[in-house]
Amino acid sequence: MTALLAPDPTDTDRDRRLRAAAMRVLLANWTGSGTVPSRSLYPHQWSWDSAFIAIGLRHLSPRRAQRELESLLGAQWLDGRVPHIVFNPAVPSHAYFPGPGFWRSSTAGRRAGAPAGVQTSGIVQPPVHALAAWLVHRADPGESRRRGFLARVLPALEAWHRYLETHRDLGGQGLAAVVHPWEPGLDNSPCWDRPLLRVTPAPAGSFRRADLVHASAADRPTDLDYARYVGLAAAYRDRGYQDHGRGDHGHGDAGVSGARPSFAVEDPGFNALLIASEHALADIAEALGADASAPRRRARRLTDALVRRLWDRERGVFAARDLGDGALLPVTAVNGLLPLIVPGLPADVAGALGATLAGEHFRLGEVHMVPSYDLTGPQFDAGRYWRGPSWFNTAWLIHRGLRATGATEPADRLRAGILHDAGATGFAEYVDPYTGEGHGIRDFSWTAALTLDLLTDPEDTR
Ligand code: 2M8
Repeated sequence: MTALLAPDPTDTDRDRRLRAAAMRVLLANWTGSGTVPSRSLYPHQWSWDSAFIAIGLRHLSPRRAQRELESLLGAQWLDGRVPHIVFNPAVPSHAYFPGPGFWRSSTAGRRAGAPAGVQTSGIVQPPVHALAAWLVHRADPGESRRRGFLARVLPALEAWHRYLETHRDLGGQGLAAVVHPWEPGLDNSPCWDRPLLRVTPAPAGSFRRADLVHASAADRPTDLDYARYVGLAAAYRDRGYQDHGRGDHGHGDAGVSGARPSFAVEDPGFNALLIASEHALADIAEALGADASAPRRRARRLTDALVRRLWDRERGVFAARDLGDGALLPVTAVNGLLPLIVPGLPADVAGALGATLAGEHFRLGEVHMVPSYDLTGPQFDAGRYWRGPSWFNTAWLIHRGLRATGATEPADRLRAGILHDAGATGFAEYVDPYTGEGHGIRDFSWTAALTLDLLTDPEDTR
């Protein structure tokens, strides 16, 4: 491990304590090649968690941050997908459900190119990785060049984006679709309630939840939602994790009967992160002296498709599109604000998003961070998992978007709120937007990592 970076001399005492505490969490959750989101509730390596963790870890040890991303990418499938969980064989099988025995990646995923030597899940999470790789490189470009970090991760990141832009273009309209509510990362969001109605739940008693051993049932998804998650994942597994987008045998819109999964959604948050990561790939290519025109072109095409397909001008927010019936979902949630991080978003769209953020649905500056779901919505629940509480990763992304679009004052206020909530809750997984009370587990890795990032690099959005 490289030496700890010197503390910033402008730190206040509170910031110094917070920085030290955040580092302690990251050190405690490090397993030797990656970081678990939580020792108790999430004892394996998660995909988008690792990207956020690397963004913080780069301030503690750029070398470790590189390893974090490289160990995740080491479990990439031959079709390009980066699995949402990489299982640690040393962790007992009852510690997390659904575990390796459920996903059976090396056998059920063989046709899709799952690796033989490591067990993973078969679904994906938002592609924040190229952005993370670029930020990790920038923390110590000399060390990155010495280890050939960018040159090593670039082919894997390109294959990952290619998988999403071809196999997962299930609507045939140039956006990546998600096939499970766990894929956009906002697992239990009311956004998925309607498309989930088409999913047959796994029979009661056919599986045993592990999450309720570590977290309160009132904070977690209901049993019925869980049964649907399990049924959907089992159906994907039993299809050999095959997709039917461009690049597969059956094209999503070509009327291949039964080809489209029962849950298929174009999510604005997922696609916004893909676009930000395409821009990062272009930056990476430039840093390597290579041609960056292809990723920039892909980013522009994706941005056009994002605005054309998912912008709801009337409501001033992006919305997910349900490919089951082709309709935009009439749900206002934090994923609809994440396109704020897309470089080059039309100015009127970015302006409208800023207004929505400040309005009655999210009340930026009046509540804690940014609620995961519409404060005025019928399903709002201040404590339950992605159905209202504020999360640190989405707040960090929105902070970055605000700062990049020159909205300095709201960005500063959001940053102060994130740091306050992280310290006051002991790095909780999420918080009640009204009271700031922590929910889920504590010592949560991305909360600590993004706190560290905001303490170190608040102004830097390149
Ligand atoms: C949550 O999701 C997992 C399933 O992937 C779970 O509930 O067991 C989500 O908050 C997700 O976004 C996050 O990546 C994961 C680990 O922190 O936990």
